[in-house]
Amino acid sequence: MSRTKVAIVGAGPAGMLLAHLLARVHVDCVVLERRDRAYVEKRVRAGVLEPLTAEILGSLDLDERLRHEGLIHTGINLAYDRETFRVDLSELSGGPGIFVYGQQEVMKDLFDAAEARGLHLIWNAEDVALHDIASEHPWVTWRIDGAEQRLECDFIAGCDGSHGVSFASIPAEAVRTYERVYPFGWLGVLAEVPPCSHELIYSNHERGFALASMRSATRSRYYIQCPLDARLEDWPDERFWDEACLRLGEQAAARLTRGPAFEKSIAPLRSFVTEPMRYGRLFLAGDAAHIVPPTGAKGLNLAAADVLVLSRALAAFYGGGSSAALDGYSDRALARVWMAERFSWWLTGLTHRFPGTEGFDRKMQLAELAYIRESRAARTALAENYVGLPLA
Ligand code: RFL
Ligand code: PHB
Repeated sequence: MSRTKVAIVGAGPAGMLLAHLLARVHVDCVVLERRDRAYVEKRVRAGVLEPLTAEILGSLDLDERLRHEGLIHTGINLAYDRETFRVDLSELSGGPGIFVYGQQEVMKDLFDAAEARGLHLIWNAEDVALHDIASEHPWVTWRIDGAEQRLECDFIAGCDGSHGVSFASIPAEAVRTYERVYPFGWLGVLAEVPPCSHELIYSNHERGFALASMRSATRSRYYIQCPLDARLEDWPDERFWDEACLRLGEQAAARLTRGPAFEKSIAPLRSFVTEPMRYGRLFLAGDAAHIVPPTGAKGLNLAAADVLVLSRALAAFYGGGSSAALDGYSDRALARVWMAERFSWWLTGLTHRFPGTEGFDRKMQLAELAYIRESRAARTALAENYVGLPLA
């Protein structure tokens, strides 16, 4: 049997960032991950980092590749009804803009440095179970090759995503959850082709939403809105490119380079929040506590902000023995989470086609897009939220 201060469940962005943040302040922790490193690193997900996330990586000396290989975007484009206009994120928010740097790269940086810095990671931990989480002496068990392992700890950080064991270990009556399920998903493609635009394009088309994004000057990421029952086998590459070209508009289509998709996947869209993000000695962070639709590019960034707040609270506890910051963790994190939930929900509503609500609702979307195009105040509101609101 072994012992640590903080047992972290999940080695995604939330769990790995927390492990690095705690190591910085000499708080011992152990990270338990169900899969292996290659699996976690291969998952193609986020592409946009807020300045706060980049700052957190910088404070950990984990931003070397981000600074060299990441792209700084000072604006994004919105397209609708044959119009495309730019929102100058940098000028309107007074900051650098956003960083385009894939989640896979962030994970690689976090894992490489974890090895070099001697962080304690346990891969392939099967059947992780949390025990006595309402007491002052929680413990965690798991299995490796059939053999049960046990770890005693002071606290558990539930960083195991939306299908993890942490949220599921909380009695249903101890938390309240809020959810909105959207009647569509995103079909995403990654291809080794130059992007069609040097900045992202979010497009509201009558056939549905489309997004042109990228990972580098030679690698593009595209998404199109699809029905929930869409099947990958019905979307050969040519059909995907045809549809993306139609929805992104003539200018982008003329510049779009087609190529074989080396990753293609469908993700449903959901908004979800757990309140509070704590039960006893278990603290939830990242997707384990809340989900946003990817439209606002907020998921990974929220996970990073959560663990920044949590690491500071744990450092205060071990530094001076006060649990006040830990007691305030959930409220503090949730204040920002709800803002990002609102923005992601709003941008999803503004840019997607909702089945059965054509006609008046589409006219409302188009009027709002025209207003944003014309009004600096509206563009400022969008820019402030897109680059990320300050921590409360
Ligand atoms: P993760 O990344 O899901 O990591 C959880 C980890 O926990 C492990 N795990 C367990 N380990 C032990 N025992 C168990 N019982 C376990 N159950 C699970 C898992 O194997 C995994 O390694 O959650 P985390 O750390 O909270 O990070 C959240 C982000 O990954 C997520 O919010 C983003 O990817 C969301 N997202 C985006 N976020 C952004 O900030 N910007 C974007 O541009 C962006 N684009 C996206 C996205 C998510 C997408 N999909 C596929 C959902 C685009 C898409 C398409
Ligand atoms: C991505 O590049 O994967 C990406 C970019 C912006 C989003 C969502 C995903 O809003």
